[in-house]
Amino acid sequence: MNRQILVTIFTTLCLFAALGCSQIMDKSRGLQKPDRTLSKDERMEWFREARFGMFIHWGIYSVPAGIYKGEQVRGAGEWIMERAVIPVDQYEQFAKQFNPIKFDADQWVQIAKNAGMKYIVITSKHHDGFCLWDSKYTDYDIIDATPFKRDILAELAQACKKHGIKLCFYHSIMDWHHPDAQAPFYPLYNDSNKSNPNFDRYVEYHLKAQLQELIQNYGPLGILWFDGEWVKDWSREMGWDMFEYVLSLQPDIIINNRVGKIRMKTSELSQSEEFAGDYGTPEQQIPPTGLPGADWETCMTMNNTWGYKSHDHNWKSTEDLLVKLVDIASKGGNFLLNVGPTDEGLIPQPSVERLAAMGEWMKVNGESIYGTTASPLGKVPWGRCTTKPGKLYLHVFNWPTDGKLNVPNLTNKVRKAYLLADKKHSKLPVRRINENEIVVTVSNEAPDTINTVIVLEIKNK
Ligand code: JFZ
Repeated sequence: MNRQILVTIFTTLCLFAALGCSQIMDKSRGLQKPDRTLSKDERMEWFREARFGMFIHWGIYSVPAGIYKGEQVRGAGEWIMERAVIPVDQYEQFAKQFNPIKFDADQWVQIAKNAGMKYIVITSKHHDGFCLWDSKYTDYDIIDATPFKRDILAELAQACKKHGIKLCFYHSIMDWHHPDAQAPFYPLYNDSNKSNPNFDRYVEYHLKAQLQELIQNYGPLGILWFDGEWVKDWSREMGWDMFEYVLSLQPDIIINNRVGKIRMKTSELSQSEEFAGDYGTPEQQIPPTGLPGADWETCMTMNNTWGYKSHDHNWKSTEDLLVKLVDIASKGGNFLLNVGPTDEGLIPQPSVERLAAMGEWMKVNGESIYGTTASPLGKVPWGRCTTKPGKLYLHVFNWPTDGKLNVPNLTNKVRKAYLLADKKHSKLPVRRINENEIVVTVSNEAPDTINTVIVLEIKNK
Protein backbone atom coordinates (compact mmCIF):
# COMPACT_ATOMS: atom_id res chain seq x y z
CA MET A 1 0.00 0.00 0.00
CA ASN A 2 1.54 3.27 -0.90
CA ARG A 3 1.50 6.42 1.18
CA GLN A 4 -1.15 8.10 -0.96
CA ILE A 5 -3.72 5.35 -0.30
CA LEU A 6 -2.94 5.33 3.43
CA VAL A 7 -3.48 9.06 3.62
CA THR A 8 -6.79 8.74 1.77
CA ILE A 9 -8.00 5.99 4.10
CA PHE A 10 -6.91 7.99 7.14
CA THR A 11 -8.68 11.18 6.02
CA THR A 12 -11.83 9.24 5.13
CA LEU A 13 -11.87 7.67 8.60
CA CYS A 14 -11.35 11.07 10.20
CA LEU A 15 -14.18 12.49 8.16
CA PHE A 16 -16.58 9.76 9.25
CA ALA A 17 -15.55 10.20 12.86
CA ALA A 18 -16.07 13.95 12.62
CA LEU A 19 -19.47 13.52 11.01
CA GLY A 20 -20.52 11.06 13.68
CA CYS A 21 -19.38 13.42 16.42
CA SER A 22 -21.11 16.42 14.96
CA GLN A 23 -24.32 14.44 14.86
CA ILE A 24 -23.97 13.49 18.50
CA MET A 25 -23.20 17.10 19.41
CA ASP A 26 -26.19 18.08 17.35
CA LYS A 27 -28.48 15.93 19.48
CA SER A 28 -27.11 17.05 22.81
CA ARG A 29 -26.65 20.76 22.18
CA GLY A 30 -29.12 21.35 19.43
CA LEU A 31 -27.14 24.26 18.06
CA GLN A 32 -24.52 22.54 15.98
CA LYS A 33 -25.21 22.97 12.28
CA PRO A 34 -24.77 19.92 10.05
CA ASP A 35 -22.93 20.25 6.75
CA ARG A 36 -25.13 21.68 4.08
CA THR A 37 -25.14 20.47 0.53
CA LEU A 38 -27.12 23.44 -0.78
CA SER A 39 -26.71 27.15 -0.22
CA LYS A 40 -29.66 29.23 0.94
CA ASP A 41 -29.78 30.92 -2.47
CA GLU A 42 -30.13 27.54 -4.13
CA ARG A 43 -32.90 26.49 -1.77
CA MET A 44 -34.74 29.80 -2.19
CA GLU A 45 -34.57 29.88 -5.96
CA TRP A 46 -38.06 28.52 -6.77
CA PHE A 47 -39.62 30.61 -3.99
CA ARG A 48 -38.21 33.85 -5.40
CA GLU A 49 -39.46 32.91 -8.84
CA ALA A 50 -42.94 31.85 -7.63
CA ARG A 51 -44.17 35.06 -5.94
CA PHE A 52 -47.75 33.80 -5.53
CA GLY A 53 -49.08 30.87 -3.50
CA MET A 54 -52.27 29.48 -1.98
CA PHE A 55 -52.69 29.08 1.77
CA ILE A 56 -55.30 26.50 2.77
CA HIS A 57 -56.66 26.40 6.32
CA TRP A 58 -58.69 23.25 6.58
CA GLY A 59 -59.62 21.01 9.45
CA ILE A 60 -62.53 19.82 11.59
CA TYR A 61 -63.18 23.45 12.61
CA SER A 62 -64.94 23.75 9.26
CA VAL A 63 -67.75 21.66 10.82
CA PRO A 64 -68.82 24.29 13.41
CA ALA A 65 -67.77 26.93 10.84
CA GLY A 66 -67.60 29.67 13.47
CA ILE A 67 -70.79 28.78 15.36
CA TYR A 68 -70.93 26.97 18.71
CA LYS A 69 -74.14 26.09 20.55
CA GLY A 70 -76.05 28.40 18.26
CA GLU A 71 -73.80 31.40 18.93
CA GLN A 72 -71.46 33.11 16.52
CA VAL A 73 -67.95 32.86 17.95
CA ARG A 74 -65.65 35.85 17.57
CA GLY A 75 -62.20 35.43 16.01
CA ALA A 76 -60.82 33.20 13.31
CA GLY A 77 -62.70 30.00 12.48
CA GLU A 78 -59.75 27.70 13.25
CA TRP A 79 -59.53 29.14 16.78
CA ILE A 80 -63.06 28.10 17.79
CA MET A 81 -61.83 25.42 20.23
CA GLU A 82 -59.99 28.07 22.22
CA ARG A 83 -62.41 30.92 21.64
CA ALA A 84 -65.54 29.02 22.64
CA VAL A 85 -63.58 27.21 25.41
CA ILE A 86 -64.51 23.76 24.13
CA PRO A 87 -63.19 20.79 26.17
CA VAL A 88 -61.00 18.36 24.22
CA ASP A 89 -63.49 15.48 24.29
CA GLN A 90 -66.28 17.78 23.08
CA TYR A 91 -64.21 19.22 20.26
CA GLU A 92 -63.21 15.70 19.17
CA GLN A 93 -66.85 15.12 18.23
CA PHE A 94 -66.43 17.39 15.20
CA ALA A 95 -64.10 14.77 13.71
CA LYS A 96 -67.01 12.31 13.62
CA GLN A 97 -68.98 14.82 11.55
CA PHE A 98 -66.17 15.67 9.18
CA ASN A 99 -67.08 14.00 5.90
CA PRO A 100 -66.08 16.32 3.03
CA ILE A 101 -67.29 14.11 0.21
CA LYS A 102 -67.07 16.91 -2.35
CA PHE A 103 -63.31 17.25 -1.80
CA ASP A 104 -61.47 16.96 -5.11
CA ALA A 105 -57.72 17.50 -4.79
CA ASP A 106 -57.33 17.87 -8.52
CA GLN A 107 -59.92 20.64 -8.63
CA TRP A 108 -58.31 22.56 -5.75
CA VAL A 109 -54.90 22.37 -7.37
CA GLN A 110 -56.37 23.53 -10.65
CA ILE A 111 -58.02 26.49 -8.95
CA ALA A 112 -54.62 27.48 -7.57
CA LYS A 113 -52.84 26.88 -10.83
CA ASN A 114 -55.38 28.84 -12.89
CA ALA A 115 -54.97 31.74 -10.48
CA GLY A 116 -51.27 31.80 -11.36
CA MET A 117 -50.21 30.37 -8.01
CA LYS A 118 -47.07 28.22 -7.93
CA TYR A 119 -47.33 26.61 -4.49
CA ILE A 120 -49.86 25.47 -1.93
CA VAL A 121 -49.37 25.62 1.83
CA ILE A 122 -51.98 23.50 3.61
CA THR A 123 -52.48 22.96 7.35
CA SER A 124 -51.22 19.42 7.97
CA LYS A 125 -52.00 20.15 11.62
CA HIS A 126 -53.37 23.37 13.12
CA HIS A 127 -53.43 24.37 16.80
CA ASP A 128 -56.35 22.00 17.47
CA GLY A 129 -53.99 19.06 16.85
CA PHE A 130 -56.14 17.31 14.25
CA CYS A 131 -54.12 15.71 11.43
CA LEU A 132 -55.15 15.77 7.77
CA TRP A 133 -53.07 12.69 6.94
CA ASP A 134 -52.85 9.09 8.10
CA SER A 135 -50.38 9.42 10.96
CA LYS A 136 -49.14 6.37 12.80
CA TYR A 137 -48.43 8.52 15.85
CA THR A 138 -52.05 9.39 16.60
CA ASP A 139 -55.62 8.28 16.04
CA TYR A 140 -56.69 11.90 15.90
CA ASP A 141 -56.44 12.01 12.15
CA ILE A 142 -58.46 11.90 8.97
CA ILE A 143 -58.30 8.09 8.63
CA ASP A 144 -58.87 6.98 12.22
CA ALA A 145 -61.22 9.67 13.53
CA THR A 146 -63.53 10.63 10.67
CA PRO A 147 -66.07 8.86 8.48
CA PHE A 148 -64.26 10.29 5.44
CA LYS A 149 -61.26 7.95 5.72
CA ARG A 150 -59.39 9.38 2.75
CA ASP A 151 -55.86 10.70 3.12
CA ILE A 152 -56.29 14.34 2.15
CA LEU A 153 -52.58 15.13 2.04
CA ALA A 154 -51.82 12.05 -0.07
CA GLU A 155 -54.48 13.08 -2.60
CA LEU A 156 -53.17 16.64 -2.67
CA ALA A 157 -49.57 15.47 -3.03
CA GLN A 158 -50.56 13.45 -6.06
CA ALA A 159 -52.54 16.30 -7.64
CA CYS A 160 -49.74 18.79 -7.01
CA LYS A 161 -47.23 16.49 -8.63
CA LYS A 162 -49.49 16.09 -11.64
CA HIS A 163 -49.96 19.85 -12.10
CA GLY A 164 -46.45 20.98 -11.22
CA ILE A 165 -47.42 22.84 -8.06
CA LYS A 166 -45.13 22.77 -5.01
CA LEU A 167 -46.81 21.21 -1.99
CA CYS A 168 -45.98 22.77 1.39
CA PHE A 169 -47.26 22.19 4.92
CA TYR A 170 -48.26 24.58 7.66
CA HIS A 171 -47.59 22.75 10.91
CA SER A 172 -48.48 24.04 14.36
CA ILE A 173 -46.01 23.72 17.21
CA MET A 174 -48.76 24.61 19.68
CA ASP A 175 -51.10 21.63 20.14
CA TRP A 176 -54.34 21.92 22.14
CA HIS A 177 -55.07 18.20 21.86
CA HIS A 178 -51.81 16.57 22.92
CA PRO A 179 -51.53 15.76 26.66
CA ASP A 180 -47.79 16.59 26.61
CA ALA A 181 -48.47 19.98 25.03
CA GLN A 182 -51.38 22.38 25.72
CA ALA A 183 -54.38 20.06 26.18
CA PRO A 184 -54.10 19.91 30.01
CA PHE A 185 -54.31 23.71 30.14
CA TYR A 186 -58.05 23.72 29.41
CA PRO A 187 -59.85 26.13 29.68
CA LEU A 188 -56.83 28.29 28.68
CA TYR A 189 -55.17 26.43 25.82
CA ASN A 190 -53.35 29.54 24.64
CA ASP A 191 -52.06 30.83 27.98
CA SER A 192 -48.44 31.70 27.36
CA ASN A 193 -47.59 31.39 31.08
CA LYS A 194 -48.50 27.74 31.27
CA SER A 195 -45.80 25.10 31.10
CA ASN A 196 -46.10 21.36 30.46
CA PRO A 197 -43.26 19.39 32.10
CA ASN A 198 -43.55 16.78 29.34
CA PHE A 199 -43.24 19.20 26.43
CA ASP A 200 -39.80 17.79 25.44
CA ARG A 201 -41.45 14.42 25.01
CA TYR A 202 -44.11 15.96 22.77
CA VAL A 203 -41.42 17.62 20.63
CA GLU A 204 -39.34 14.48 20.26
CA TYR A 205 -41.98 11.78 19.89
CA HIS A 206 -44.91 13.63 18.35
CA LEU A 207 -43.85 16.82 16.59
CA LYS A 208 -40.55 15.58 15.15
CA ALA A 209 -41.88 12.10 14.45
CA GLN A 210 -44.82 13.51 12.51
CA LEU A 211 -42.65 15.90 10.55
CA GLN A 212 -40.46 13.01 9.49
CA GLU A 213 -43.59 11.16 8.42
CA LEU A 214 -44.80 14.16 6.44
CA ILE A 215 -41.51 14.79 4.66
CA GLN A 216 -40.80 11.14 3.93
CA ASN A 217 -44.28 10.04 2.87
CA TYR A 218 -45.67 13.20 1.26
CA GLY A 219 -42.52 14.98 0.12
CA PRO A 220 -40.43 16.32 -1.27
CA LEU A 221 -42.06 19.45 0.12
CA GLY A 222 -41.53 23.08 -0.87
CA ILE A 223 -41.84 24.70 2.55
CA LEU A 224 -42.43 23.75 6.14
CA TRP A 225 -44.44 26.62 7.51
CA PHE A 226 -44.26 26.58 11.32
CA ASP A 227 -46.57 28.48 13.64
CA GLY A 228 -47.65 28.56 17.28
CA GLU A 229 -44.06 29.00 18.47
CA TRP A 230 -45.16 31.47 21.15
CA VAL A 231 -46.04 28.73 23.67
CA LYS A 232 -43.99 29.00 26.84
CA ASP A 233 -42.12 25.72 26.45
CA TRP A 234 -40.84 26.36 22.92
CA SER A 235 -37.31 27.75 23.11
CA ARG A 236 -34.82 29.44 20.86
CA GLU A 237 -32.68 26.29 21.01
CA MET A 238 -35.63 24.14 20.00
CA GLY A 239 -36.18 26.45 17.05
CA TRP A 240 -32.62 26.08 15.84
CA ASP A 241 -32.67 22.37 16.46
CA MET A 242 -35.92 21.99 14.53
CA PHE A 243 -34.58 24.06 11.65
CA GLU A 244 -31.55 21.77 11.36
CA TYR A 245 -33.63 18.65 11.89
CA VAL A 246 -36.03 19.47 9.07
CA LEU A 247 -33.15 20.31 6.74
CA SER A 248 -31.52 17.02 7.60
CA LEU A 249 -34.70 15.25 6.47
CA GLN A 250 -34.86 17.19 3.20
CA PRO A 251 -31.81 19.27 2.28
CA ASP A 252 -33.59 21.54 -0.22
CA ILE A 253 -36.64 22.41 1.91
CA ILE A 254 -37.47 25.99 2.92
CA ILE A 255 -38.50 26.81 6.50
CA ASN A 256 -40.32 29.95 7.59
CA ASN A 257 -39.18 32.13 10.48
CA ARG A 258 -41.92 31.01 12.85
CA VAL A 259 -39.83 27.95 13.67
CA GLY A 260 -37.69 30.26 15.82
CA LYS A 261 -38.69 31.77 19.12
CA ILE A 262 -38.06 35.31 18.02
CA ARG A 263 -39.46 36.44 14.73
CA MET A 264 -37.44 38.03 12.02
CA LYS A 265 -38.69 41.58 11.72
CA THR A 266 -36.05 43.60 9.96
CA SER A 267 -33.38 42.97 7.40
CA GLU A 268 -30.39 43.51 9.67
CA LEU A 269 -31.61 40.70 11.81
CA SER A 270 -32.56 38.31 9.07
CA GLN A 271 -29.15 36.74 8.75
CA SER A 272 -28.41 36.95 12.43
CA GLU A 273 -27.84 33.94 14.65
CA GLU A 274 -30.76 35.15 16.73
CA PHE A 275 -33.22 33.99 14.12
CA ALA A 276 -33.92 30.54 12.85
CA GLY A 277 -35.76 30.16 9.56
CA ASP A 278 -35.28 31.22 5.96
CA TYR A 279 -37.81 33.99 5.50
CA GLY A 280 -40.12 36.47 7.22
CA THR A 281 -43.89 36.07 7.44
CA PRO A 282 -45.71 39.38 7.90
CA GLU A 283 -49.32 38.48 8.57
CA GLN A 284 -52.31 40.38 7.17
CA GLN A 285 -50.01 43.29 6.28
CA ILE A 286 -47.58 44.44 3.66
CA PRO A 287 -44.42 45.95 5.16
CA PRO A 288 -44.21 49.55 3.81
CA THR A 289 -40.76 49.11 2.26
CA GLY A 290 -40.61 45.32 2.23
CA LEU A 291 -37.87 43.58 4.22
CA PRO A 292 -34.78 44.71 2.29
CA GLY A 293 -32.12 42.04 2.21
CA ALA A 294 -34.47 39.33 3.47
CA ASP A 295 -36.89 36.96 1.79
CA TRP A 296 -40.46 37.35 2.93
CA GLU A 297 -44.04 36.38 2.26
CA THR A 298 -47.20 38.17 3.29
CA CYS A 299 -49.99 35.78 4.23
CA MET A 300 -53.49 37.15 4.04
CA THR A 301 -57.14 36.17 4.22
CA MET A 302 -59.70 37.02 1.53
CA ASN A 303 -62.36 37.71 4.16
CA ASN A 304 -61.69 37.95 7.92
CA THR A 305 -60.93 34.34 8.74
CA TRP A 306 -58.40 31.65 7.83
CA GLY A 307 -60.56 28.61 8.65
CA TYR A 308 -64.08 28.59 7.16
CA LYS A 309 -66.79 30.62 8.92
CA SER A 310 -70.27 30.40 7.47
CA HIS A 311 -71.16 33.98 8.43
CA ASP A 312 -68.04 35.82 7.26
CA HIS A 313 -68.97 37.56 4.02
CA ASN A 314 -66.49 40.40 4.24
CA TRP A 315 -64.65 39.61 1.02
CA LYS A 316 -61.88 41.77 -0.38
CA SER A 317 -62.46 42.73 -3.99
CA THR A 318 -60.51 41.20 -6.87
CA GLU A 319 -59.07 44.63 -7.58
CA ASP A 320 -57.88 44.99 -3.99
CA LEU A 321 -56.26 41.52 -4.06
CA LEU A 322 -54.53 42.17 -7.38
CA VAL A 323 -53.18 45.49 -6.22
CA LYS A 324 -51.88 43.76 -3.08
CA LEU A 325 -50.14 41.09 -5.16
CA VAL A 326 -48.42 43.77 -7.22
CA ASP A 327 -47.62 45.90 -4.18
CA ILE A 328 -45.95 42.89 -2.52
CA ALA A 329 -43.98 41.97 -5.66
CA SER A 330 -42.83 45.59 -6.01
CA LYS A 331 -41.34 45.29 -2.52
CA GLY A 332 -39.66 41.96 -3.21
CA GLY A 333 -42.06 39.62 -1.38
CA ASN A 334 -44.38 36.70 -2.02
CA PHE A 335 -48.16 36.68 -1.57
CA LEU A 336 -49.67 33.68 0.21
CA LEU A 337 -53.39 34.13 -0.23
CA ASN A 338 -55.71 32.07 1.94
CA VAL A 339 -58.79 29.97 1.25
CA GLY A 340 -60.83 28.25 3.94
CA PRO A 341 -62.71 25.28 2.45
CA THR A 342 -66.05 24.12 3.85
CA ASP A 343 -66.76 20.84 5.65
CA GLU A 344 -68.13 19.57 2.35
CA GLY A 345 -64.68 19.97 0.83
CA LEU A 346 -65.38 23.03 -1.29
CA ILE A 347 -63.41 26.24 -1.64
CA PRO A 348 -66.03 28.97 -1.06
CA GLN A 349 -67.43 30.37 -4.31
CA PRO A 350 -66.40 34.01 -3.62
CA SER A 351 -62.79 32.79 -3.30
CA VAL A 352 -63.04 30.72 -6.47
CA GLU A 353 -64.35 33.74 -8.41
CA ARG A 354 -61.62 36.08 -7.16
CA LEU A 355 -58.88 33.58 -7.89
CA ALA A 356 -60.21 33.02 -11.41
CA ALA A 357 -60.21 36.79 -12.06
CA MET A 358 -56.68 37.15 -10.70
CA GLY A 359 -55.67 34.28 -12.97
CA GLU A 360 -57.04 36.09 -16.03
CA TRP A 361 -54.80 39.04 -15.26
CA MET A 362 -51.82 36.79 -14.47
CA LYS A 363 -52.17 34.92 -17.77
CA VAL A 364 -51.51 38.17 -19.61
CA ASN A 365 -49.23 39.89 -17.13
CA GLY A 366 -47.52 37.11 -15.16
CA GLU A 367 -44.15 38.03 -16.64
CA SER A 368 -44.27 41.23 -14.56
CA ILE A 369 -44.63 39.25 -11.32
CA TYR A 370 -42.76 35.92 -11.53
CA GLY A 371 -39.06 36.11 -10.79
CA THR A 372 -39.11 39.89 -10.43
CA THR A 373 -37.40 41.84 -7.69
CA ALA A 374 -38.23 44.99 -5.75
CA SER A 375 -38.73 48.28 -7.57
CA PRO A 376 -35.63 50.43 -8.06
CA LEU A 377 -37.79 53.55 -8.66
CA GLY A 378 -39.04 54.34 -5.18
CA LYS A 379 -42.54 55.79 -4.89
CA VAL A 380 -44.32 56.36 -8.18
CA PRO A 381 -47.55 58.37 -8.25
CA TRP A 382 -49.56 56.09 -10.57
CA GLY A 383 -48.92 52.62 -9.13
CA ARG A 384 -46.02 50.25 -8.63
CA CYS A 385 -42.95 48.95 -10.42
CA THR A 386 -41.28 45.54 -10.58
CA THR A 387 -38.04 44.67 -12.33
CA LYS A 388 -35.89 42.01 -13.98
CA PRO A 389 -32.47 42.53 -15.50
CA GLY A 390 -32.90 44.92 -18.43
CA LYS A 391 -36.61 45.49 -17.83
CA LEU A 392 -38.89 47.63 -15.73
CA TYR A 393 -42.56 46.73 -15.41
CA LEU A 394 -44.71 49.78 -14.75
CA HIS A 395 -47.95 48.74 -13.07
CA VAL A 396 -50.34 51.59 -13.72
CA PHE A 397 -53.31 51.58 -11.32
CA ASN A 398 -54.19 55.23 -11.99
CA TRP A 399 -54.10 55.75 -15.72
CA PRO A 400 -53.15 59.29 -16.79
CA THR A 401 -56.18 61.00 -18.32
CA ASP A 402 -53.94 63.09 -20.61
CA GLY A 403 -52.17 60.05 -22.06
CA LYS A 404 -48.83 61.07 -20.57
CA LEU A 405 -47.20 58.76 -18.07
CA ASN A 406 -44.35 60.36 -16.16
CA VAL A 407 -41.71 57.97 -14.84
CA PRO A 408 -39.61 59.57 -12.10
CA ASN A 409 -36.21 58.49 -10.71
CA LEU A 410 -35.15 56.89 -13.97
CA THR A 411 -31.70 57.75 -15.27
CA ASN A 412 -31.16 54.65 -17.43
CA LYS A 413 -31.45 54.91 -21.19
CA VAL A 414 -34.81 53.51 -22.35
CA ARG A 415 -34.56 51.31 -25.42
CA LYS A 416 -38.21 50.54 -25.91
CA ALA A 417 -41.61 50.88 -24.25
CA TYR A 418 -44.68 48.71 -24.92
CA LEU A 419 -47.81 47.32 -23.29
CA LEU A 420 -47.21 43.88 -21.80
CA ALA A 421 -50.65 42.82 -23.04
CA ASP A 422 -49.71 43.78 -26.60
CA LYS A 423 -48.37 40.62 -28.23
CA LYS A 424 -46.83 42.67 -31.05
CA HIS A 425 -44.92 44.84 -28.60
CA SER A 426 -45.81 47.97 -30.61
CA LYS A 427 -43.54 50.80 -29.57
CA LEU A 428 -44.90 53.53 -27.31
CA PRO A 429 -43.24 56.95 -27.74
CA VAL A 430 -40.76 57.81 -24.97
CA ARG A 431 -39.33 61.26 -24.32
CA ARG A 432 -36.78 62.27 -21.71
CA ILE A 433 -37.75 65.50 -20.00
CA ASN A 434 -34.82 65.75 -17.62
CA GLU A 435 -31.95 63.75 -16.19
CA ASN A 436 -34.23 61.83 -13.87
CA GLU A 437 -37.52 61.65 -15.66
CA ILE A 438 -39.08 60.31 -18.84
CA VAL A 439 -42.60 60.50 -20.29
CA VAL A 440 -44.31 57.62 -22.06
CA THR A 441 -47.15 58.54 -24.40
CA VAL A 442 -50.09 56.18 -23.91
CA SER A 443 -53.74 55.95 -24.96
CA ASN A 444 -56.25 58.16 -23.16
CA GLU A 445 -58.15 55.17 -21.82
CA ALA A 446 -56.66 52.47 -19.61
CA PRO A 447 -56.42 49.19 -21.55
CA ASP A 448 -56.87 47.25 -18.29
CA THR A 449 -59.33 48.73 -15.79
CA ILE A 450 -57.41 47.42 -12.76
CA ASN A 451 -53.75 47.45 -13.68
CA THR A 452 -52.13 47.99 -17.08
CA VAL A 453 -48.49 46.95 -17.31
CA ILE A 454 -46.04 48.91 -19.45
CA VAL A 455 -42.67 47.33 -20.12
CA LEU A 456 -39.60 49.53 -20.35
CA GLU A 457 -36.56 47.87 -21.86
CA ILE A 458 -33.70 49.70 -20.29
CA LYS A 459 -29.95 49.80 -20.64
CA ASN A 460 -28.43 48.55 -17.40
CA LYS A 461 -25.68 50.75 -16.10
C1 JFZ B 1 -51.46 32.21 13.32
C2 JFZ B 1 -52.54 31.25 13.68
O1 JFZ B 1 -52.82 31.35 15.04
C3 JFZ B 1 -53.76 31.52 12.84
O2 JFZ B 1 -54.78 30.62 13.18
C4 JFZ B 1 -53.41 31.38 11.38
O3 JFZ B 1 -53.02 30.04 11.10
C5 JFZ B 1 -52.30 32.34 11.03
C6 JFZ B 1 -51.81 32.19 9.62
O4 JFZ B 1 -51.20 32.19 11.91
O5 JFZ B 1 -51.82 33.45 13.84
C7 JFZ B 1 -50.95 34.43 14.02
C8 JFZ B 1 -49.63 34.28 13.82
C9 JFZ B 1 -48.79 35.38 13.91
C10 JFZ B 1 -49.28 36.63 14.21
C11 JFZ B 1 -50.62 36.79 14.41
C12 JFZ B 1 -51.45 35.69 14.33
N1 JFZ B 1 -48.43 37.72 14.26
O6 JFZ B 1 -47.22 37.58 14.00
O7 JFZ B 1 -48.86 38.86 14.49
